[in-house]
Amino acid sequence: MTRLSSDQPLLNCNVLRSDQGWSCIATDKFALSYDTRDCHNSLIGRDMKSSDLFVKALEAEGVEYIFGIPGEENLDFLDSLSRSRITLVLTRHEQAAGFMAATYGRLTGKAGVCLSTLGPGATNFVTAAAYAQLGGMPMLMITGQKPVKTSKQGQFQIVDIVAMMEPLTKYTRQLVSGANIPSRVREAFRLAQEEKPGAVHLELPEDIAAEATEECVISASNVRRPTAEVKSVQAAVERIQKATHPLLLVGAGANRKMTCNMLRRFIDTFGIPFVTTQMGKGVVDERHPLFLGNAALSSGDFVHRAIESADLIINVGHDVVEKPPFFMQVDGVEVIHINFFTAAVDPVYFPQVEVVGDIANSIWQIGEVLQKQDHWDFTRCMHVKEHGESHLLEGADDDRFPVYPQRLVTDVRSAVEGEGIIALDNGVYKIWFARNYKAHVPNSVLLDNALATMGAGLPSAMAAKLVHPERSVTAICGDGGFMMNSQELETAVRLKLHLVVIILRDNAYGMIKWKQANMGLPAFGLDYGNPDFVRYAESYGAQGHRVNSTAELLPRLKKCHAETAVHVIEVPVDYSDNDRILNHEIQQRSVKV
Ligand SMILES: Cc1ncc(C[n+]2csc(CCOP(=O)(O)OP(=O)(O)O)c2C)c(N)n1
Ligand SMILES: [Mg+2]
Repeated sequence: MTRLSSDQPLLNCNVLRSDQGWSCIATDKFALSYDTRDCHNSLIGRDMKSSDLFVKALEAEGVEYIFGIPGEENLDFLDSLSRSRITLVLTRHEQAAGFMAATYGRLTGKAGVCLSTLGPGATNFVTAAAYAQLGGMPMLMITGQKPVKTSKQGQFQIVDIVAMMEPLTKYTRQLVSGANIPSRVREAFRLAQEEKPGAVHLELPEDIAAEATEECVISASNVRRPTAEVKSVQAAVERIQKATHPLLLVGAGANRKMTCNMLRRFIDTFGIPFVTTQMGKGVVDERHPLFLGNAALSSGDFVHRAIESADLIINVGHDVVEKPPFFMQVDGVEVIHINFFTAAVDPVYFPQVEVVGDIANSIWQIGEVLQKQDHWDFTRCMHVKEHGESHLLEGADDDRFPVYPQRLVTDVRSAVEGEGIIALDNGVYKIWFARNYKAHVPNSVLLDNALATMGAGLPSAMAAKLVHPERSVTAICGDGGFMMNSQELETAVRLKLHLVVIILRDNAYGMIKWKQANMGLPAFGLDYGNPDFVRYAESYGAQGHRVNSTAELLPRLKKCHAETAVHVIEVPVDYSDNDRILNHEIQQRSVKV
């Protein structure tokens, strides 16, 4: 072993296995180099505890942040982290840490990492695990545990977290020896990040964290996603050429990887119109002349008239976890499923042809062979689009106060410039934003149409800002959803994030009120009071704003986007027309088109 210019403790070296054997990556503090073959018995093993090795393994995976709340069972891990380049983002609730980690994963494709203690900390991860798992967001949860080899505290705080995580993750393991850490961590990242991405979990018991180890980190292999088989491409091409009214549907999977350029080219070349699912928004700019609309509602909207007119749906990146954008029927429209993985069959989804492999590559392969057909006819689709677009404009300039949802969407769209991101919580406004807000770039509308949990709006916006500090980020929350993780305002202020947080105040769980009305039930059990959101925000050191007239909204949004701070804007909303428009008017008018 050759050692250069350092007599620092050896455990600060990042060790990676390379093609040549073993190598050491110099950290900021150290410049080390050594013969790679003898790391096992000299450099690494000496004085290294397993939590150090764990942190090295995370560094080797490129982890930048760990979100969470340590407990006493994580203290060795925390100590190792203190000597790492990974930034610890301390949150005020584990659920929020999980939402942040998942969103980091959603935006980067690399697993976001979150940390909690055993028992109560770990159980707080449950909703975030489901959010990541259903939403296809790569995330690693690390939880502590009491010593597993000896225990002096009976069953105090002990819950079988590994078993609890079983239905919520792709992989959940307790680490029972330092020797397993490199392979377990690599396996966790491999599975979290591989299509379809999701949640994974590793439990690091206190005694294992402290145990000495001589292991080395295993770095990721050089691997590429498989591409579609040529016969499946041919089958798709034949069907598309034979169809008279083909239609493209773009879903969540297309937003996870770089598919936008290929899809845009495909649409421009062949002139086939497209529809987006809620989580497919922005893959192709929704201002495109061939964009027919977003399937925010499952049925009965203008966009569904276009879908009904199709005799073939080319379904790109959609899977059944997302609320269905349309329902398949026996002897109904045919579907070509283009995704990274085969279709999970469901009573409303049973495609006839599947093109499985990297989506961008599949679209490219199809585009190479496909011939534009004279018999393709999109007249009906374009007619429906015209009516749909004109309905979208209704209410867009309505200046009633409290603010009308359609006007809110218009003003938010005007205030969000460039590649700005909006992160939505869950409430009735999500439908309005999915339907009326035109996304310009991929992953610029972060909404959850899979678990559809409340409480993720603010944490996901915070993570988006950490990932993209150069882009504007706006969280849009109902007064219900905001209060589920409002404590994270402190974290946002501490991190000095420039964020705009809109709270839509209707003093109620408005979404459920809307459904209650739709079922013809009397209003009951869904109203509440609220704090003074301006003073509430200010008590955290954020800037609090209240909009007192609709005319104030847009200038206020623009000002908040211009001034660096955590801005919280209370916007009273008028939901009185939701039932009439979303449940009745849209259906009645679209059916006449
Ligand atoms: C964690 C969680 N609890 C309950 C629900 C069911 N739910 C969906 S939307 C909603 C009401 C949302 O209220 P709010 O955030 O105020 O938004 P609004 O619809 O009033 O604009 C509820 C209770 C949910 N999706 N997630
Ligand atoms: Mg509400």
